[in-house]
Amino acid sequence: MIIATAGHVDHGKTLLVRTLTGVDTDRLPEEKARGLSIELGYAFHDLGDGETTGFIDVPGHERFVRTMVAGVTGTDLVLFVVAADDGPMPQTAEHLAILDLLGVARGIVVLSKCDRVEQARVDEVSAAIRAMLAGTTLANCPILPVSAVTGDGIDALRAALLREKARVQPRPASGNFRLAVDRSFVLKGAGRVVTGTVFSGRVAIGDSVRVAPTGGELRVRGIYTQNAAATAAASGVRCALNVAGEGLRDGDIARGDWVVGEAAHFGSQRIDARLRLLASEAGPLRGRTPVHVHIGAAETTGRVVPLDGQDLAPGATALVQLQLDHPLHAVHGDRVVLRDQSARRTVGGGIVLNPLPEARRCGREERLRQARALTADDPAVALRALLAGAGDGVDYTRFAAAWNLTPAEREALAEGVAMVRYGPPSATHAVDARHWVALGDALLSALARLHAAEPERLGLTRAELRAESEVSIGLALFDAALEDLLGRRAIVTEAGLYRLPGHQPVRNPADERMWQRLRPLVDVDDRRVPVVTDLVSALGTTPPLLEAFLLKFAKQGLLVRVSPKRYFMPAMIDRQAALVRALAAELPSGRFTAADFRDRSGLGRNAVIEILEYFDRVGLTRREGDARAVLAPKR
Ligand SMILES: Nc1nc2c(ncn2[C@@H]2O[C@H](COP(=O)(O)OP(=O)(O)OP(=O)(O)O)[C@@H](O)[C@H]2O)c(=O)[nH]1
Ligand SMILES: [Mg+2]
Repeated sequence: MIIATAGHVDHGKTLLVRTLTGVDTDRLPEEKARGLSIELGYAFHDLGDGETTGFIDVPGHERFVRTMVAGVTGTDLVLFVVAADDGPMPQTAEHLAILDLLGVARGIVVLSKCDRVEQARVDEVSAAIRAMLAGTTLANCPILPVSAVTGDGIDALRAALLREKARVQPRPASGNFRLAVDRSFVLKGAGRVVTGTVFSGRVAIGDSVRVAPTGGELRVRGIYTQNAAATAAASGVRCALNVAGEGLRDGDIARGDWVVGEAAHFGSQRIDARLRLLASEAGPLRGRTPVHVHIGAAETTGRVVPLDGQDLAPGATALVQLQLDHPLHAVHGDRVVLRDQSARRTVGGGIVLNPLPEARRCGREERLRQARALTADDPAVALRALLAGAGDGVDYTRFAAAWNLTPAEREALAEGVAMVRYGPPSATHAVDARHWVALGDALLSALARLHAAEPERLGLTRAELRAESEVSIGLALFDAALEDLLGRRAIVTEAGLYRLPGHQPVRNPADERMWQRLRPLVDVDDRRVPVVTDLVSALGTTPPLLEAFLLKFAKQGLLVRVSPKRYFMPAMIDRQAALVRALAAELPSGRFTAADFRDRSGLGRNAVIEILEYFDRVGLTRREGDARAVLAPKR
């Protein structure tokens, strides 16, 4: 459990922590000299419940709000300090806004320095603060008067802290390990140590982890949690990791970096977010306004681009894209705080919806729809909403990364959502199960329509089927749907044509007679198929007449036109294609020559050349100098 302080400069945060824990967190000489906190201070103490509680003391000066944000992010409980003599001051309001934007839901308002004022003043300041808290995440938190000098109210504060602490929702241990680094230093004898708050997941000694967003690899050599040596650490604690490895060579790890599990080390320069502009802002936030963006302990500059193109009014909430000048690591649900361009005031903030929005350009409506779907807290709800409107489905690998799902969580989620996964290399995409069924139906009815309209035609090529089925989907999804139907033999294929299994082409009597005469001549041993001129004499017909029939039969799928001179049965083409694939697979280079193919097939030289050129044309092979490679996977 971590408790952070917050509140205006000089209101008594550091002395309060010292009174509660005995630790003076102002350690820097400059802090001592100026009586002012500059850096984050850390103290660990047992408040009386037998557990070590971690305290993070933040600076209150307006110049150090950036440090304050890094300190309070990821905290469970806040000690919000307001001096009874001063009453609410500018950073009282700003820190409260930040706590609210960060979603810090538990806290105690400590009215400090009560030894300096009369009871009437305590009541007056209490009322003013109660009014400020209204409508924030801290609306119902207790307000306690104390004096760190006389000790009045400190016991009551300690008791209240223990009560609030017991009410804090324990964080789920789910997700990949993520630690927001707020300090990084070298310890003599131990090496590099990074400290921070564990946002999610778990880490153990010996684990491989990574620096995010750079991706450098690290090994965990030692772990301290809440100031004590440990073998593992899980979300919700202060943690120091002694790390070694490649990741240290990419540059020093510093505040703002993350140490994360193997699966979670991506960085983002475009982040879709839900953003609220503070009601206290004087005017609207216009599109592309430059801002400072704080996520976790990190901070960078960037611009706010509203997804609906509208300016954002004070107090209003909108879906936006943060376009950052430098990549940051973030996942769905991380909190964002925005400060103005000169980093003088907090202007708003909100929640990360998608750190991995697809680069593919799509319309405003579609981007809004996707962002809206991601406003859900439950990944299953978000995924269903995304799938419901996504023609081509969802990149599920990306989705799982954006939601910081471990591989096991990713698979469990997939089980619980009615979707079908597809696409190389490992079913990375997913479509709504109903959409998948409708897609299969669309392909089947396209073929049924064709068979009814053109009963003499054997079937459609892949491209024709895609066009005829009028499904506006990407090739990968189309291929996956077709493969599925082929696998179930709901559609069959022959020489590159697709048809329903029950379909038999019907021919007019003249065609049928010619086919009955022709077929015995061409449906022979592959090495003995005659060329067209031989067929003309065998059938006693004229070249133009025979050619008309051959072209018609080719269109119907009965024959394959390999060249003007050669027509083959589809089954023969299938056999030769299989031979070519086998050849390419056997040869170490994956490439074969015309001579290889001739030796294997036993076909004549001219037939070999013409068949290979036909295979080049239909995209089975690609010629590379004297050799050929096979392009299409086996269907
Ligand atoms: N009389 C009185 N003085 C107090 C009390 N609490 C703090 N002070 C004094 O107020 C001054 C500021 O206290 P700090 O604890 O350093 O204030 P802070 O909020 O940590 O200040 P920053 O970290 O700079 O924002 C010090 O001189 C304290 O001794 C209190 O309860 N009563
Ligand atoms: Mg201080």
